[in-house]
Amino acid sequence: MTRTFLALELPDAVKNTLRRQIERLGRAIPEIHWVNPDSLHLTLAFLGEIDDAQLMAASESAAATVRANAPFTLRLDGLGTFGSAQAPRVVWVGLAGDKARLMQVQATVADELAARGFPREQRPFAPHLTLARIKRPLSDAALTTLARVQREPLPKMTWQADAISVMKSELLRPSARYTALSHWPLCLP
Ligand code: 2AM
Repeated sequence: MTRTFLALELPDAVKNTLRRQIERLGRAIPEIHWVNPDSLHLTLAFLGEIDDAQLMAASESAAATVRANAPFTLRLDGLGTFGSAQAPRVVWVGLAGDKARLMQVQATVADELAARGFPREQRPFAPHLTLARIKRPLSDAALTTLARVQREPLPKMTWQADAISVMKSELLRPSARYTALSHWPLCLP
């Protein structure tokens, strides 16, 4: 069985920009455990533990999606959180740019997976790059700093999303390891 998800991987320039932000955020709020910048990615669909036949079907879903979708532009947007202001669960960076194309690619992925028997995600797609997962309540000082840094703009960074990756997730300590099993380049129009 393989813990699997489909994602858009990020160019090194984007990871390096976010690495500097994570270093800055880590100095500002050390009690949060920030992710390893090398593992940053944009998840399109999370499949959980699947067998080899399902892994093949997941790859076919990626292949069918890229045949119907061209590369598109993404930009970093601001910082945000999931959860309440008092109890944030995730700190993320939002995406801007060709958002409609991103939503279309994710919708195609979802349809292709459903056509191959994968259950549909019930929650609406909220595209984000996870910078931190917060497991324990934060101090008031950390909450105040988090609210402040969320209002600060991130450096401008634009890139071309040009492939879907089938990703393996291994739940290791201290953090999960993500490995691309296959890449599916989005088709040029
Ligand atoms: P997250 O970044 O918001 O945690 C690998 O775990 C990727 O799949 C992560 O990007 C994670 O999103 C995403 N994902 C979506 N649903 C998930 C779930 N139920 N369990 C674990 N990861 C999930």
